[in-house]
Amino acid sequence: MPFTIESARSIFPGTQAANVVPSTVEAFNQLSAEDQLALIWFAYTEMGKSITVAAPGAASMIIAQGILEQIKQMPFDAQTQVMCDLANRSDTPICRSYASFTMNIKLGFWYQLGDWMAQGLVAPIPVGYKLSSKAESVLQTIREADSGQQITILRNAVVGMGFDPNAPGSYKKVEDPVVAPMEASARTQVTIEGTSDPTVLGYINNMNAFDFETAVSLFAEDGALQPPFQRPIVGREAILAYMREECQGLKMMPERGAADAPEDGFTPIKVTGKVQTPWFGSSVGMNIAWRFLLNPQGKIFFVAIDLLASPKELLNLARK
Ligand code: ECH
Repeated sequence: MPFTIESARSIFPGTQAANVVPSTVEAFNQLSAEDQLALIWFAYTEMGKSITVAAPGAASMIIAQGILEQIKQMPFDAQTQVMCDLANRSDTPICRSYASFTMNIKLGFWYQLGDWMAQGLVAPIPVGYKLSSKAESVLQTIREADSGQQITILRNAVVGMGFDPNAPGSYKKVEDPVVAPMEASARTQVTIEGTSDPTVLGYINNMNAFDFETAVSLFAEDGALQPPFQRPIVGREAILAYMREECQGLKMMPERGAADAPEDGFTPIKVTGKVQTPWFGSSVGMNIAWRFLLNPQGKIFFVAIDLLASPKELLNLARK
């Protein structure tokens, strides 16, 4: 076996990922719960001046509705306590329920609370709240990041909240409904300057049509997909479950690509371009690289998705 998943992870080693994201999330996690909530409030309202966030679909929010109503009925100090518990990852029934939500429901939950905070229905951040100097410097780092990096920091901060009784991410998720793939007539086909590899094009086109089963059939049986700043997800079944949770509504806009010389029949192909999330639509284009490694049968043995450090990286297709 010439390649393992582990060795495949370092193809195109010169790719510069936005390491500001994991380091900022780590610094954020060290802050007090009060600072965390106030910091996100400030970051979110500042960002809201230049980018708009879309309301989550009503259907997907049914799962969180009961808890949201319960919080809405509480007095302000109890509401503040719930929000601090979530940030502190305390073992409470609400924190356990929260951990069982999918990523989009967690985001929708906070979207609703934020809306109610702005309306005065949920306890606001106290007027004149002063961030600690550590929190102030985390906020400053977020301000200096590009918008794709900012929303990734926010998302990763929110995803880690709540109480997961085993390891983070181990909680059995309440499943999102499976949405039907796009009809053939509504599908679009991308072109990528520098590559016309059918597996790569098929992957992107099927992902854009939310046809995750067909996209997953392009992977080798033991293939892997590595999301930004995460470990690889291995095997078709696990990849499909991941796509159903995380890829609904994503728009992938690859721009350019290049294949590298095959090694033992395995072909590395790097593609760069932009990705939009339904939360922010066309107002945020994340700069992304896909680092594919195709096996001798042309199936995806490995693909890493990287959030790039800067737009300049979109032009970096170099092997090293
Ligand atoms: C308030 C104050 C109190 C505390 C909190 C508050 C609310 C915060 C809110 C935050 C909302 C944040 C949101 C963030 C959304 C981010 C979405 C991102 C999506 C990235 C997707 C990518 C996809 C890449 C992939 C590709 C593949 O080919 C394979 C799969 C995959 C203010 C109340 C907390 C409301 C809405 C960053 C990059 C391309 C890897 C998925």
